[in-house]
Amino acid sequence: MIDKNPSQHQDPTAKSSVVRLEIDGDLAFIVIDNPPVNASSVAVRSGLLEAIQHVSAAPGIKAGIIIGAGSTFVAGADIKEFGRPPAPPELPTVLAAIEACPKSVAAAIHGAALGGGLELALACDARIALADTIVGLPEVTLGIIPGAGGTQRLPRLTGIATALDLVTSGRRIGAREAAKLGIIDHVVDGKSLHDGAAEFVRTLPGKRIVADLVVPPETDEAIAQAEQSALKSGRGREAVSEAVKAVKSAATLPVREALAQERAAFQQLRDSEEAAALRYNFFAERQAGKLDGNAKPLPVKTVGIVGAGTMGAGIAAVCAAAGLDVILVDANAAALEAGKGRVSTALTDLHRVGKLKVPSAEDAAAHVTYAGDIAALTGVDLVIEAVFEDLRIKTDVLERLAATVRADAVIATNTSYLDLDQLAEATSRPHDVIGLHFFAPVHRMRLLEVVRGAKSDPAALATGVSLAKTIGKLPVVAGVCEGFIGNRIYAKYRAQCEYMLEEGALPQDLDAVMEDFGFAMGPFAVSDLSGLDIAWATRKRKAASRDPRERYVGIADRICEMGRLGRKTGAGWYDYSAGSGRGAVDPIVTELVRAEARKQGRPQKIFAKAEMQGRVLGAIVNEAALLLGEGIARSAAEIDLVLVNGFGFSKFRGGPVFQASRKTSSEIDAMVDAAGQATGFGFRRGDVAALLADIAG
Ligand code: T1G
Repeated sequence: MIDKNPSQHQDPTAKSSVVRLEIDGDLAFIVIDNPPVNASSVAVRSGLLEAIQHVSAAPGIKAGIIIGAGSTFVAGADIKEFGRPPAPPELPTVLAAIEACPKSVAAAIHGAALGGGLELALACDARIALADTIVGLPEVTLGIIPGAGGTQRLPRLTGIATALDLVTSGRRIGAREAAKLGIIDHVVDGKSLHDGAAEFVRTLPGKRIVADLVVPPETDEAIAQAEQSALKSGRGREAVSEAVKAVKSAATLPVREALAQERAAFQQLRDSEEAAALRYNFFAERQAGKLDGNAKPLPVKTVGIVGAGTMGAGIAAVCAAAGLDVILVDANAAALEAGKGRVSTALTDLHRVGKLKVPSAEDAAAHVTYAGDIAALTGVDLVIEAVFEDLRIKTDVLERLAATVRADAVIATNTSYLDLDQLAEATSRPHDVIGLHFFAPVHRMRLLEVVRGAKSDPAALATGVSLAKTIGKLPVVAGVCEGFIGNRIYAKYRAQCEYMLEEGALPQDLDAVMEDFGFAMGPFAVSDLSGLDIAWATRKRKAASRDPRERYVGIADRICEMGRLGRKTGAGWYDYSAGSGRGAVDPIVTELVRAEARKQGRPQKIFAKAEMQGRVLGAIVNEAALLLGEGIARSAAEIDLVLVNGFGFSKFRGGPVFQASRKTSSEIDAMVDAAGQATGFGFRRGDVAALLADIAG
């Protein structure tokens, strides 16, 4: 029977709002109750320290059990505290008190024990967990390393090689795997964690201080192999190389010295630009899935998809991989057959990378049925139109869908550029219409722009956002404009790069500089990958309505006119005749660019890297400011999420807007000025100060 009134024990945590003692006979449950994820904030650390000191001193108490209230154990240090100087007691102080406590202290774990949460458990004499618990040290995903002994205590249980894998990958593992590795001492089945922990603690022979254990011996080969693969996947990231150093020191340095070195490396990394960028992303992702108001998403079990092309088949695969029932429709039998093949390829790939929510690719494939007519979609909860990007074709399909699907079904279009409101009006039920703008390849790209039409019902929008989470996508809500958030900004970025081609730069220069800036691939190499013909068709379609005063660079047209449409034709901005790798610089293109530049008569110059990056950052930031000002984007951080998760900007850099926030306002103003001057007619200046203030939050 739990003694809720610990008065006889003078409960020292009485004044702590987030840690309390619950006495059960001669056991003291130390309950951490700091919603939503029991992050080990300064208040939690203080409360824990007091509780441990009480357990140590209280005569009637035989052992302590640390347990989390709510849905989880401890999800780690409070990341919100990272931007500030650390407040005492710091976590290592609390852990030292646990090790110094003469009585056994165990950790009873459910939900997640991550980062400082697992380090807290590792400092205990035993770890007991429910079977569906996850544990891990994900610090490197935040640009840091474990800072409270994780790199020293973990290898003493698992060996160096396994610890290298877990610490440098940051991957989370289940309780059973953790038990096999010696991290978890007891997995509770068939009873409450509270009872299972109490029972197990009574079997403990006394203190078992992990830090005092000897690192299990293993071969140098095993360690070297683990180190090599860690550094390879770490791609030169400082946090990973520091993590390797720290974990290896567990076998070479006295533990106290190694703990001090680990802490110093942690503190140095915590203040790094990369860590700041990853924290920014962490919280931005959590905000992205939230909607104002309290509209409830409609339940979605069955999804209809019209169009079995690359996009439609990819969407079908990610829905089936999440265990949703899918009906993929295409009036063209050959296209439908080809679609089946694409779905199966995508499912195999998703299985390979562990992204299936169902047991196997075969199970997922069984969730997909194929049909030749929209009439098959009468019963679906949500339908996604993914046919060719043509106004007339899409309008026709949406009109027929509106007449076919249930009155409470949500109708989504995967258009990239067409006016969602115009498409929605054609359905005569615009309140049920949203945009779900996927990125290719759909089963790989995490981003999903959820487009809010002028008349979209909040419940329809909420359904789109909820579906995104169900299928493992990162939802970013966007308003209606040409190109929504991502393509609109990318168009300005590309235009600025093309302007510089006319002013003396070459594609390979710009690509290299943009990759150095943070894009996974430069704009010209990206065009060759996706094919130059789509953008060419768009430019030709727009030619008639383009204002002649607008600056227009014709170089890309010249390249297309030569039949160079990118990798698929063996040549584009680069020459791919040597094979599939990176394209080779082609003197034909160099000469063409020079000739076009001469024709334009613009002053030629040799661009410095900083100027190229400045022009591009100026253009991106200005367009981001316009998007925020127009309410197309909800926040600056969400614009960065789009560029990181949809356009290959490095998350380790936070995003272009985040990068801008690290510069002075006069530097940014100068960059926007330069981009504006280069653009000339039609350039609209956005409220950049408001954008940067939005980041500062
Ligand atoms: N600190 C502060 N807030 C946190 C947090 C944390 N560690 N983890 C989550 N939150 C907030 C989050 O912002 C959101 O807030 C709410 O909790 C729910 O999160 C010394 C230094 C635990 C698996 O990297 O992986 O320990 O938006 O939406 O999907 O060595 O959160 O509602 O206001 O993600 O159920 C290491 C990070 C820290 C784990 C739950 N720990 N968290 O997922 O909910 S570094 C991590 C997660 C460290 C030590 C070092 C997940 C979760 P809001 P959520 P969820």
